[in-house]
Amino acid sequence: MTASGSRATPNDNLPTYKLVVVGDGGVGKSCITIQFFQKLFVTDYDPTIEDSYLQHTEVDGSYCVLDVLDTAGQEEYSAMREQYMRNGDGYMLVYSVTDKQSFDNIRHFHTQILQVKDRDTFPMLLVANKVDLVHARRVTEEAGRDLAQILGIAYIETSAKDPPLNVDQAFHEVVRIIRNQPPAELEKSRRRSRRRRRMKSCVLL
Ligand SMILES: Nc1nc2c(ncn2[C@@H]2O[C@H](COP(=O)(O)OP(=O)(O)O)[C@@H](O)[C@H]2O)c(=O)[nH]1
Ligand SMILES: [Mg+2]
Repeated sequence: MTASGSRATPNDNLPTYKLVVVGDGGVGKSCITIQFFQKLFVTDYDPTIEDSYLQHTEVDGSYCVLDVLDTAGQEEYSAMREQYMRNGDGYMLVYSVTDKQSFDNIRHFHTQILQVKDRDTFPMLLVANKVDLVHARRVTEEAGRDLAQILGIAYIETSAKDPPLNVDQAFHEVVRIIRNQPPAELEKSRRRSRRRRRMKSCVLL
């Protein structure tokens, strides 16, 4: 790890939720993540850095540990990303409202996650970022909400720029979506991930 939020101690007896932040390069994945963990807006974060962050968070009166991967460079292989993609409990699908292509590519991330998870639905949140850039906006709120409805997931508009808009809310919402899925689903997907890991290590041996 090359960067960190406020670290949670490893012996915490709290539920840990693994969140994965995906989306095209430049949409603000790192800014959203760093705004949430470090409460600051960075303008020149290295686009090739992929990193994970741990933090205690209180959502609706219950504490949990959030373990978040800020993904980068979708094209080339990354062992850390592959593992997180498989083991994620919830996903943030981020696009920039100033970049229509990043919006069009959301379906690809959605499909990829369902394939990896071998599920018809999975906890995901559609995040429309950079809404502070009103004049450069190319994707309307209506288009965003329509897509979310088609995909069957929730929608939120964010700005990672100071003062941030809905950044904490976005992370909290993913936790709610994870918590609200039928308990059997969370356990099933964790069992499936463990089984896959075992099978993979067998193949490697
Ligand atoms: N105005 C504005 N700029 C943003 C916002 N989020 C990110 N940016 C800028 O967009 C660029 C890419 O952000 P970054 O987080 O590195 O994108 P990533 O490749 O998805 O991780 C940077 O110049 C950021 O400063 C936002 O909400 N509003
Ligand atoms: Mg980044």
